[in-house]
Amino acid sequence: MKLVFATNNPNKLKEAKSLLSNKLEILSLKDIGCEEELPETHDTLEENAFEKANYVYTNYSVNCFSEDTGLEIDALNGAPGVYSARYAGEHGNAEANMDLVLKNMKDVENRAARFRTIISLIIDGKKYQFEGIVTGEILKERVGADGFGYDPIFRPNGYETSFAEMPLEQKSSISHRGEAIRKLVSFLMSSSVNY
Ligand code: ITT
Repeated sequence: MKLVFATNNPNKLKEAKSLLSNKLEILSLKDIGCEEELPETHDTLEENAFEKANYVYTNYSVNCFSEDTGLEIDALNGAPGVYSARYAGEHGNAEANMDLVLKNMKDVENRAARFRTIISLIIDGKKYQFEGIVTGEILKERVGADGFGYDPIFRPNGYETSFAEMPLEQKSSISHRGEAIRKLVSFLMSSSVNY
């Protein structure tokens, strides 16, 4: 069983493959010859996730899923949220994005935050959606060297360590992406869709 994961982010691909490897074969955009950036023109995770999956389904005629993730910080009214990839301006500049979060959270007491992932799946033109959330807090400085994006400044509730201090398997067992992918898998395993 094969499914395309429509993402340009190699870290997302790595996390998804490690969770899905014994269940289905994940193809990357490279595997199907899609080299271009995917469009993300909306201001909700749900719309952007669907836009990315729909772009690949329409242009490459393959069943696929995509995901959009946001870091939502209470004290910043949900920012960076849907703009997480380009919070500081340049798309995907994790260091600049973390610097800006730390600056905006300086001296802020309420550090509650969550990661939210929306997966959009398209199979034979039919659209499905899955959500994953992990709650936690924004640290005062970077801790740890693993993971990607905002992982060094996010500590999930119930743990003493940041996401960037956790082995991939541990992060995935509690993360937003892990939860959304487990919902995707249980849908695929329990439904009669062919992919
Ligand atoms: P695609 O759209 O191609 O999938 P992207 O990197 O642009 O890749 P998003 O639009 O979903 O992905 O942006 C989300 C940003 O949030 C991303 O750039 C990361 O910096 C950050 N992010 C996403 N998942 C994360 C995680 O598990 N841990 C830490 N940061 C994460």
